[in-house]
Amino acid sequence: MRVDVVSIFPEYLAALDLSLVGKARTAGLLDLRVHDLRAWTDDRHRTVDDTPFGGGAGMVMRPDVWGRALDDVLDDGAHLVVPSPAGEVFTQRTAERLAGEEHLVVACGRYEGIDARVAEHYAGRVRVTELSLGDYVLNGGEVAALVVVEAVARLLPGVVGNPASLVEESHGAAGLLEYPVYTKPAEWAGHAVPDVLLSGHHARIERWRRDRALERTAERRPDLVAALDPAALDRHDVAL
Ligand code: 6GU
Repeated sequence: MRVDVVSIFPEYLAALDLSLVGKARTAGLLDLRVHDLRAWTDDRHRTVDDTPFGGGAGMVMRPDVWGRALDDVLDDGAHLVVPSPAGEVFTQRTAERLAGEEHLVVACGRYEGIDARVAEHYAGRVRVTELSLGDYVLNGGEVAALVVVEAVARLLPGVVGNPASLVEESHGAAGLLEYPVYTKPAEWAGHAVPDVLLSGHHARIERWRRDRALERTAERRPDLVAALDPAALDRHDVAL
């Protein structure tokens, strides 16, 4: 997969050299290119923003600068992702959908955002998705770009060493949070690992994990329980 990220803080994306995403790049599974938006400015001050029409606080990113950048970086098959607190909420389903794309371009806005004509203009040429991380305010799209690239890259074939680890995780197909996990030592600071996990009884362990996942999800994320497909519940599942 090819991913281009355009930002006025390209150094922000340096974290993508590390860990799993870094390995995916080295292995040639992810062709990630980070661009400085100011490369497409044409004045001495390398201006990317201006005051909002209609007044109000803050600055808005200029469409002409973004237009030159995106005309260079976007090709016809690309999918343009614009991080914005006004976007649709980014979920595991969004990550799965984006992981099927050949080419993503992430346009990171700052200040009060990018002139609205940019998303409108490119929607006539390519798919455009405005994405929000959640209901809180960040200073710009760079953190969202990190989140989107990491969530998408780990779904690409060959990136996660053991694909089985993608199956049971929180926000997976089951629609539940993941069950609690434990490792050695079996007793630590007066806390014991639940006996069933040491029993070697595979069916009981599976049942226990499912119960804990249901319990946790009901407690912490009643919205996820409400969205469960009743057909996905088994007859041993407790009433939630
Ligand atoms: Cl994607 N951008 C900004 N600036 N703030 C956010 C966000 C994105 N998602 C949540 N808050």
